[in-house]
Amino acid sequence: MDLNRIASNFRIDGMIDRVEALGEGFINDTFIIYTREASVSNYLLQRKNKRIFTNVPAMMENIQKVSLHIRKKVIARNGDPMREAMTVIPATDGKLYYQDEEGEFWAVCVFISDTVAYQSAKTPELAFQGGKGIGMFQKMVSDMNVPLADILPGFHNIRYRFNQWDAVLAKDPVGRKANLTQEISWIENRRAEMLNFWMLVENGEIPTRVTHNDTKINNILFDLNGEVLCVIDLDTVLNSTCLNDFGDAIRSYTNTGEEDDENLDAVSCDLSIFEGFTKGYLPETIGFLNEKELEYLAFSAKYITYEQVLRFLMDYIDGDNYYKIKNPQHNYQRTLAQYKLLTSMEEQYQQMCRIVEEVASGLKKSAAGS
Ligand code: GN1
Ligand code: MG
Repeated sequence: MDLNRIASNFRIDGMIDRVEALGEGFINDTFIIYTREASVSNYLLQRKNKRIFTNVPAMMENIQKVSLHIRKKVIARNGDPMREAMTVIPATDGKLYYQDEEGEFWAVCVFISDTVAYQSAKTPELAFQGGKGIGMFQKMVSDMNVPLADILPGFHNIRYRFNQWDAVLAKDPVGRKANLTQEISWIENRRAEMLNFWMLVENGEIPTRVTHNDTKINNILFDLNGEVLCVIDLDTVLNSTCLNDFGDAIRSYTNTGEEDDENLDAVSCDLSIFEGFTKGYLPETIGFLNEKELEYLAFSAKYITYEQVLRFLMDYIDGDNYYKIKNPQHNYQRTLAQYKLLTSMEEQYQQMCRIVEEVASGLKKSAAGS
């Protein structure tokens, strides 16, 4: 695969010096295009996973709509649109992607330099910044009234996930089900609780809005002073509930261990991080969230963590077709670690609700007093 040649199919400024692999995403393959000129930015090149993103052109349209909307907002607040928004670079033919001879889809955006991405939130201050970043993102796109293409139907819809789950279990393609009675009961015991929540989305009590849908901590960039800069990885921007963004961020920020930690004792939900994130998030969003959304904010952390347990376990039972794995037990390990996190959230759920209530009522009081 000639990465330089692929990169040369995009409208990038400057001369390409080299293209190097970056990170180890679960879904796409990511590279940096280094340009020779110091005055020209570098670029991020991605091969999009076409098995998961079955309509890359529609996905890129979604990303472009959201990026341009955010760009306008950043300019309006006198920010720097090249650093505080994503900039999609079209291919030489003007399309937002390039399809190579093998049918693979590639896309490029500006690489924002002098930034930090974290794998975990060690302090409430960092969590506060992350919450502020996700809140600002949701606020900026809250007035986007163009619907986005539904490129991942049912992505955070637990009814849809149960349909997938039931089908995979019925098939049991690699014969793993028999040894997973206990793990399967973790899912089944909570099925009704999770569906009851999702019914509020289905009946409109919890509205759908433009949301990010993959708000784990490494999908947000911080500047070198620790201030939040920009939300990245817009592949999953969709119309869904804001609660999913809050919940997914809490799943990632508050975890005292790794997402796939082998040491389950290391995994738990840190309430001080939960509080920091909530204190950053709610000032940005309380102006448009309704009472039901506020009521279920803490629940959304359990919901998304549960969904993640289901998705990892389902992929394991399915024979590891979705997530990239490092070893044959990787999805199982991820399941155990995320389940540990879920039970830690369940144990602390009352406190989580109380934190949300306190932060929200403090903000409402100060708004009423001002
Ligand atoms: C995937 O692409 P990445 O690594 O940011 C996944 C998320 C999961 C996450 C688990 C499109 O996110 O939904 O929560 O892994 N993205 C997709 O870490 O499935
Ligand atoms: Mg990512």
